[in-house]
Amino acid sequence: MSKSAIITGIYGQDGAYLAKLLLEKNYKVYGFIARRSTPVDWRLKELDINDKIEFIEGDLTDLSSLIRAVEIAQPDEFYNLGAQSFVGTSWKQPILTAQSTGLGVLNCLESIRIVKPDTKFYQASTSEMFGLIQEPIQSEKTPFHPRSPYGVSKMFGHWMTINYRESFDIFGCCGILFNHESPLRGIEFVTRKVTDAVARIKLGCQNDLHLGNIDAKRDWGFAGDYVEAMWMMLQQDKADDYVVATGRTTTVRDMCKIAFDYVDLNYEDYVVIDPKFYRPAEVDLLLGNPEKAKNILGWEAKTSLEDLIKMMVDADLRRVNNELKLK
Ligand code: GDR
Repeated sequence: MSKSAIITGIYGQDGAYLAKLLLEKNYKVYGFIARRSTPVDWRLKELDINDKIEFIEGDLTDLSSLIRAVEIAQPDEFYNLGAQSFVGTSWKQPILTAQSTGLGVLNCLESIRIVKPDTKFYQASTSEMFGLIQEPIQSEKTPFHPRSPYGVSKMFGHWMTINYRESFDIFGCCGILFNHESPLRGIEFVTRKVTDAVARIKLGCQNDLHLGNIDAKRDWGFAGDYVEAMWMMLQQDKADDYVVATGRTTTVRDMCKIAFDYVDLNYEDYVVIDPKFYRPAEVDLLLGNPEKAKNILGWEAKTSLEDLIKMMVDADLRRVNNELKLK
């Protein structure tokens, strides 16, 4: 019999790639979705999987809707990828962020504990929990010091997952994922903001690119590689937490250089520093140590930052070209 899985946040970048992966593995995939007035299913359509998913309406802040979802899907695996996931917004909507990104995790865990406690649970933890860096390379043992309402909320979900593992023997795993990007990344995140701008500037429909702190360093990988690690965690005999990263860090500035160089432009001619995009508190350096994921899961990042940025610029060139043709 094929396995069944619930994915929250299925309309997001990771949700779409994970759904594709699970469908390829013959899972029955249930997407837990909040009702919205405008459809946000473009990623599932781009991967051509929209009609292969069964959708269940609900919200992470509504425990009863999660209980209903677990009753319907009877999942073997439950992937909680839903959240208010943009760090910048979390200062503007801290309570909403705490409710969905933090308390939402507890609602997922409760729905599993109440309805089907043998469900394996994946929690999308994040390198943002490291925040104010305590160690130059971060592993599962590095102390946390989150720097945003988003990071604080994610820490709550992280420790709740560990607590339910220790208290109720729930098979809960936290993937501490470092930044992961793709052509399906939302435009508000810096890599996609850059690749979209590069495409528009190259095709003559944008003049410059306004950015905030370009000295911040991130460990960027390809989301398509990272969803494999999520699945691998739930296939182990023992539930545990893993850092998922490439082990290489790059400044936003150098990432821009890679993107502009690819289309033979000089980033210095176009990037404008705009304090509007500074954050009240910044995470200066993220660099993950993926040794544990490599040793135990056999997982490794396969895509270099250069190849990732090329993939994103190419996709944005195609999109902007199509937009221009329609006009
Ligand atoms: P991040 O991703 O906050 O690391 O969280 P983001 O791409 O938003 O920022 C990365 C770094 O770039 C700097 N930056 C800018 N960022 C944005 N968005 N826009 C700008 O104009 C800009 N200029 C400079 C930021 O200050 C920051 O230092 C992402 C999210 O996906 C989280 O949900 C996830 O948990 C972590 O990655 C891992």
